[in-house]
Amino acid sequence: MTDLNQLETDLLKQVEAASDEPALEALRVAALGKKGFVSELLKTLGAMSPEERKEKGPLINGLRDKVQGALGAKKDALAEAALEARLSAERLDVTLPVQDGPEIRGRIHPISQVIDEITAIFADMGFHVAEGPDIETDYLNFTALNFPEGHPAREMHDTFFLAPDEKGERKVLRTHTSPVQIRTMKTQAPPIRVVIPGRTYRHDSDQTHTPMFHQVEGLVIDETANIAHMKWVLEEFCKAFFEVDQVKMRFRPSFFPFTEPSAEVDIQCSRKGGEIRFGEGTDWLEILGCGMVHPNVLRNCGLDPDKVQGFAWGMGIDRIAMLKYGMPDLRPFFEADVRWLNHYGFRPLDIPSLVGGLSS
Ligand code: 2NM
Repeated sequence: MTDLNQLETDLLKQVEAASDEPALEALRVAALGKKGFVSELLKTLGAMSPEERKEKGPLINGLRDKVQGALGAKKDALAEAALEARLSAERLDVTLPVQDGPEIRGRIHPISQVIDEITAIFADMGFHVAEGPDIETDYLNFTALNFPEGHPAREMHDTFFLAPDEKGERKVLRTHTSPVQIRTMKTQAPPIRVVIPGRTYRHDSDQTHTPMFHQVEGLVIDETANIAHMKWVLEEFCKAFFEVDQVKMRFRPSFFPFTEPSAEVDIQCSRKGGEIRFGEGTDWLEILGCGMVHPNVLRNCGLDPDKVQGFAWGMGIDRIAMLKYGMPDLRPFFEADVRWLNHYGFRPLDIPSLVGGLSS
């Protein structure tokens, strides 16, 4: 009997010392499992005489009950301790400040911001915004725009050509957004007033050129649209965009296949100590090209040049974004460096509008 007492003392000690559930389970199997030593002791009852069984039965069963009880109690204690540990590890300090969400921490890329500013200005004048695909047919990018077949201007655009398809047609990455003007004139009846922002591509890469860049072009077609209207639209745009009351503009004769006459436009500015200011000074800065839409372009779109006429213009966004926001280098625009974006980016809720102030 001292055996049983000793066994009980040892077992209860071991149960008490078990440090986790696997250790406890190992003890349970060793004592109460099919081949456990308590189970083996219980099996010896069958071979005993009735008197012996009467004496030892309660002792062995008592041992089993005690061990079972101790195992259960220890299991509960371990589970409770584990829960306690988890609760204190996962505790939240509700007095900490709330972390800002993406609408506060995020930044809008300066190009997206400037596109939003430009479309807000033209939308206020009654223009619609149109968009088109980056991959265009040679016809829409060149032919319909009055670039003759084999004309050097096609080479001047440093076009990226795609591999010819099964019909031998060679698509291009659009070199300007003008094919969207063609698509608009072919599908909408005048009066037309659209602005078209988007990505454009030319095989050109140096300090001031990237192979992908952004343009905004505009188009007005109706029965009477003329150069005076064009000058007014462009002047109003420049004043609104550069946020000045007055701006002097200079229209220099130029050449584009799709407009006649054509002009390049400079705005007055001052450059002092690396800083550019608009609406003052004696320097000139080229910002856009424009002209009266060529009769051939109108005819190519199914319009009658004796009934309708209009003007169009185009400008690079990347450069005017640099000018307006004082960014010295074009290349970081497309490097996706979050430190640069944190510095030059805009807050998501600073949405440009004419009533709210464009960039305030
Ligand atoms: C420019 C300059 C001048 C232009 C013309 C047309 C169209 F389709 F109406 F003929 N779209 N864009 C145009 C005119 C673009 O970019 C410097």
